[in-house]
Amino acid sequence: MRFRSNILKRFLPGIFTSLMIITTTVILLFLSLDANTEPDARITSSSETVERGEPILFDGRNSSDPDGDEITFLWTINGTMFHMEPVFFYSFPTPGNFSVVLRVEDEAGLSDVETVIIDVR
Ligand SMILES: [Ca+2]
Repeated sequence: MRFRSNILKRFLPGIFTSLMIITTTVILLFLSLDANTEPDARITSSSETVERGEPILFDGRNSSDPDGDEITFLWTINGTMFHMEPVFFYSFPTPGNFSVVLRVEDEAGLSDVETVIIDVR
C-alpha cells in the first residue's frame, strides 16, 4: 500500500501536467477552428441610372473574406436568382427601380449581402 502511494506521489505531478497540456491544446484547437469571420460583400456597378436596354456591368470582385477563405457569389435581380459568377453584364428591358443583390458565402457558410437599386428609365 505504501509502495503504491509512493509511486502515485512520484508520477501524479507529471500526469497532471500532461492532462493540463492536452486540455489546453484541445481548447486552443477549438478556439482556432471557431475563429471564422464572415465575408464582406461589395458591389461595383458601372451605373445606377440607365436607359432601358442599356447594359450595366455588375462586379462583385471587391468582395473579400478576412480569413482569406474562398467565397462564392450569388446574384439576384428583384428576388430572382440570376448569376453565380463574380462579374456579369445585364440590361433591364423595362423601366422602374430594380434591386440587385449580391450574396457572398465563405467555405464555412457564413455570408454577407449587399444591395444596389438600379433606376431604369
Ligand atoms: Ca471566413
